[in-house]
Amino acid sequence: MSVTIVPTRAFADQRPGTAGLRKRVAVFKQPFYVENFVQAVFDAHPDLKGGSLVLGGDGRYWSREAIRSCLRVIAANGVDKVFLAKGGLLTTPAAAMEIRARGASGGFLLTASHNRGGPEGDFGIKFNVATGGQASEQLTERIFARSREIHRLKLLDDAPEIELDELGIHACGPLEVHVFDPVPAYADAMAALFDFDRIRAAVLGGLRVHFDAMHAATGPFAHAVLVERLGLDPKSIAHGTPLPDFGGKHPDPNPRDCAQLVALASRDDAPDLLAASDGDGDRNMILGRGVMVSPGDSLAVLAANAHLLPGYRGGLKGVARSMPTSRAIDRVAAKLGIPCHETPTGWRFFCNLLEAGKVTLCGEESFGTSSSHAREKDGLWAVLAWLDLLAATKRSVREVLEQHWAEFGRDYYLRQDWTIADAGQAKQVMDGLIAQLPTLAGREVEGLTVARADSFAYTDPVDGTVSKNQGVRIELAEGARIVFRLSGTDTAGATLRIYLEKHAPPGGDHARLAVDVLAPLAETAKALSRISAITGLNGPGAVI
Ligand code: G16
Repeated sequence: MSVTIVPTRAFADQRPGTAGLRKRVAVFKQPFYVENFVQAVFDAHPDLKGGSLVLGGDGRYWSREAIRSCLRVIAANGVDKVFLAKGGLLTTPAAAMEIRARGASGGFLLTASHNRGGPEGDFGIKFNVATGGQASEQLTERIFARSREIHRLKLLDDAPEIELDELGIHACGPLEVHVFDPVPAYADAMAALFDFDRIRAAVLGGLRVHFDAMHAATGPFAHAVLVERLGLDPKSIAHGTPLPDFGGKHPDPNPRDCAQLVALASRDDAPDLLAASDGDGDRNMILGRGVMVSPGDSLAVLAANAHLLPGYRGGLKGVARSMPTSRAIDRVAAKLGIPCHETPTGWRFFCNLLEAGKVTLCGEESFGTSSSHAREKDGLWAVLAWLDLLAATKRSVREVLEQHWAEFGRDYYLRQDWTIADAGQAKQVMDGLIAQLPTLAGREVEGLTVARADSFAYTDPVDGTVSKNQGVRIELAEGARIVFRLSGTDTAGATLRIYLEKHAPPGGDHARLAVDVLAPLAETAKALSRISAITGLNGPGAVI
């Protein structure tokens, strides 16, 4: 084998965001852009030499080219084995589980998650560590620093064309590339967590499911689990074939991008459970006939009913939610007498808690839910948890929710996404809010009184790392809260997210529309932030 040391130029823009490096495809197509980032990972994390790595992703446009680029760098940097998912198709949760199960030193996940695909869309690379979880903030900073100063790359010369779809062991210079099928192991893992016999019986009894795989990576996994193991009709899976451009759609499971699913759920003859997952299979959206389950409610309901699910019968060690996520889970944790951790946005913050055995379930408002079975969020896992819950309780999704609200009250919740072309203006809005913080308590804004306000800072209870400026929290009277935060997954401009929530206690009115309940908070948020005056926008681009 010969390795060439190639002179390269550093790229200034390889700072990973909330979940890895994400840019337009055109940016990734620049010569040595992929190689530069992968080499920066090796330089920042020297322990990778000699071990094995997992490789795969959501199968989006440019994946196959990027896999080949990755393999050339990986082979030249002295890795022994790469476990490459067949066709490069590997959901993010399956990747996290494979890294851990195979004792790999880490893995490269080629995904831009829920971002659009295709030649005009986005591409991404994420490096996960040996636990299966996302790289820590410190490692991420080291990788970024290295990517800015790098001036040479190690590349394998004459790298052979690996047949990505052919199972078996292929040689790439001295590197063994094991092309494997990740689906059976994932299906087995799910069978160990949930009562598949009970679900099968419910399916035989007429339980109907509609799962939208959004032409993304989850399709083959969903087919194996839902159809082959649980006996659902193959027609229960829509858009099950992975496509490089996700069929031209935005692979993001939310009411805006899955409007068809919402419409189907509103029909009288709708299936019992409707769900979708995103590009890389880590997000999920859950609906029932005539009702959508908000991500915060989903987490709370699963925690409250975990004792019904075989994998969680032993009880929950604790739970965690990201700061902007609704506080429905806090009420369940209080009743169960277990800790509830509030972390900054980004799954990596949960990873430390999971690794230290402090939490069993965690979730985020951005349609992410998971448990200690993986160090990533897991869309299909959430669907199966709901399916098993319906089978165990013999209730509908609506009945499960209503029963939950009757016991804990309802946390009305909405997120506004303001798409701001000029990122400087978005920063101005946030800076303006932060400047007001010391004088906000006690102030009345548009009829609502501020009880407390701060800029969220988090001290990791495991390693003591402090993360500052993680969003602005405005606590209002009567269990209401507004949170402002800049998205970390944009690839152009900025998205300013405004999160609105209000608790209606048990015995209160739980049947109202969230948009009505939260309208006064939206006015207060607008007035406090001066967002329209600063950006010229009249309203958010989306309300989710
Ligand atoms: C990523 C992270 C999530 C996080 C989300 C937030 O999700 O993995 O932990 O909640 O970003 O996105 P934003 O910063 O835009 O609000 P994903 O599914 O894109 O990997």
